[in-house]
Amino acid sequence: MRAACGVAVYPDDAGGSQGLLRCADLAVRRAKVLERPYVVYSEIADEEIPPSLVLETDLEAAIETGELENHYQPKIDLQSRTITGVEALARWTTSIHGPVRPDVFVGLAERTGLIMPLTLWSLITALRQSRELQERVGNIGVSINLSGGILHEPEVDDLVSRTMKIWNADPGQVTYEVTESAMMADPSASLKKLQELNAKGINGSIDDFGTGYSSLAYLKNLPVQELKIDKSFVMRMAEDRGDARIVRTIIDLAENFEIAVVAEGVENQETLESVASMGCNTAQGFYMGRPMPLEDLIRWVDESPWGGGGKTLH
Ligand code: G
Ligand code: MN
Repeated sequence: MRAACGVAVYPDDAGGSQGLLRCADLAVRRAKVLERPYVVYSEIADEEIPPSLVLETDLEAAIETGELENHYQPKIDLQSRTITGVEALARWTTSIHGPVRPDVFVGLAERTGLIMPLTLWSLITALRQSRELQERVGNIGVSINLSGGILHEPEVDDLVSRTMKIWNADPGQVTYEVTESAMMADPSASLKKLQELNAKGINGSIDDFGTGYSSLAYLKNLPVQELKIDKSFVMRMAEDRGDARIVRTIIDLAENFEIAVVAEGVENQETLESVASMGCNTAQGFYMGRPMPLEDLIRWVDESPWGGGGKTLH
């Protein structure tokens, strides 16, 4: 294909040189789509620019300029009733479009080849900040989401272990989460990848469990240390006996396989007590704490009854 060229001639409303570059970039991408030698930005009608294309250009820049932020949601041990870990969740608030939903930008990153830099950014940030958390608060584990699109990248396990070395992270304190449905998209390749991560001493967790059609025969061989019950079941268990039964069944299943089990989506005290009485090990949800920036989390540990006053963790 011929090289595409973009011409941006709208400095007035383009928002300075950054905006001008962004317009030029959009024009280049539009020229590629139309297979034309060049496109002038001012000729692109607004409705011709799909929101995903605008976001793609912005996401690439956001990874470099720091518009992305990791938030951390507490995971509460149900015996001690204090925080033992956090889940790192990437958040993106753009200056132009406001907050973008994580499933939207993760999907976008997967479709546009940005999933590697996005995951790398999130991983490095989570491990750097969890080191800070350890120094200021105490031993708190960190869970990191690996999306389906990254799981099958050949270098992903190397990436995780190299980043852990840089931040001197204790493998016992790092857990990666992969959704049951991402795993089941290619069960045998996923099993191999999970075994490689396991060989490096990193804990594995199956996220959104109960929605992804894995079989008991498959579960039997999985080298993971944790199951996370999908929040849709947990959130409805007070009103729906069927959902409560699913939660109980997953907790029993995990116990029989000697895997720890986390209930996510705990939104009230009744649900918290139900999952605790069923033998669940850990709870996560808005009732105890929402995902929050690092500084807010450190304050939360100090002030919340679940934080152990930040003292019992050392
Ligand atoms: O399964 P996954 O790792 O995608 O879940 C994390 C997401 O779930 C986060 O985006 C977080 O904001 C959301 N979440 C966490 N706890 C709760 C909760 O108690 N209720 C609801 N509705 N969403 C939650
Ligand atoms: Mn998760």
